[in-house]
Amino acid sequence: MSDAPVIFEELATHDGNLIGIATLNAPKALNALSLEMIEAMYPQFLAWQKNDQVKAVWLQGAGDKAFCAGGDIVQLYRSMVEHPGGPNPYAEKFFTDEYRLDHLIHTFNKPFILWGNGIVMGGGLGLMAGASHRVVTESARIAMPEITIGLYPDVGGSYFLNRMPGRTGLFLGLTGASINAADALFVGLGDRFVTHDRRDAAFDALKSADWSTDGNTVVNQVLRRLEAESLDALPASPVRDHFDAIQHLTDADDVVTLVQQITSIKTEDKWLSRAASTLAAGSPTSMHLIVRQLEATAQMSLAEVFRAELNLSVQAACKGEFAEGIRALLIDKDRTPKWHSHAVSDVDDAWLNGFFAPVWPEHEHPLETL
Ligand code: QUE
Repeated sequence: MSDAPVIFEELATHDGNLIGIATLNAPKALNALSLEMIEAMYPQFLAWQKNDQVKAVWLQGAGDKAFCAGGDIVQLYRSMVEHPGGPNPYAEKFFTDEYRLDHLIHTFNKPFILWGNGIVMGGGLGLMAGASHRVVTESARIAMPEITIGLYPDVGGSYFLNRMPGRTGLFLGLTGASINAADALFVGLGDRFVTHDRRDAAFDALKSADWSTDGNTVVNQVLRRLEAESLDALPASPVRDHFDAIQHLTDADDVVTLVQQITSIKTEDKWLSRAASTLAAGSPTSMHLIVRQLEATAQMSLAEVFRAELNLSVQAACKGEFAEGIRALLIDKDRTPKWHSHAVSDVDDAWLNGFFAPVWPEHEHPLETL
């Protein structure tokens, strides 16, 4: 196999058309999204978007463990150590190019199929969220776990978390809880459940399809049939089962009460108790950033959301909390981050306001023209 960061192939269909296939190719790193991958995909997706012979695009990860476990945050960590306090040109480039790619997938002009197998977290979910046909398999483990690293759910999280049923998006963003395929269908992050062993059957069906009609309908028909064959393997949905509890736990007027309610759950349920302990160990600054960012972006368009996220992520790359979170988890691996504030009630407004201060003058935002 090639050692390119992303492998691109064009699958010929029986009627003389093409399906573009992109495979994230860093299986040992669980296909964590690197700047090189982003730089490879963006121009290729634009070219496939323009090429009328290409009827659909398919994005997947190499190996069976993960579609994409997140961003290449070790590289981001190095840039933050090099530019303490900022400005950080690498972080600006990484997030700008990543969000531009995510936005392209959201607005793609033909069917975009995403094979959501195994781990789909952080930057991986950013690639998945905007795809027109999001397939989730029996091993899908989907999450926005940034609270653990002193960040907040970016890559469009401010958009898709705000569009989930009730306050499930707020709960998932705050607790970093993993959801499965059935949950993904429930919260609107997945469109079809298909078992991973049916991937080749999906390719075969797309190859032999009649692409002279509407492409979205063609893909829907293929995936609908494979989903029907797969349904016996669909797991239960913890998010659906705990929906009322989630609504109750997240019913609060301020961040301190909200975090207090979730972290003091008394339950035997493993999924809920794990969610509570991830939140309890997370960055108190992140707790505030998450609530404030979801509130600030609730009425924004998709493009406005990506611009707001870019501002917040670039600020976060200058302030130390994000670097400390990565250090504790992936660099020193002591899993004991020294957070800026000790508790959610200790986070002061001036510190938080700095994260939301504009990085660029009006009309000079790098995503101005999305
Ligand atoms: C929280 C996170 C991330 C994480 C773990 C968390 C994250 C991320 C990675 C990750 C995974 C695999 C890799 C890699 C990074 O882990 O955002 O380089 O190979 O990217 O608990 O937010």
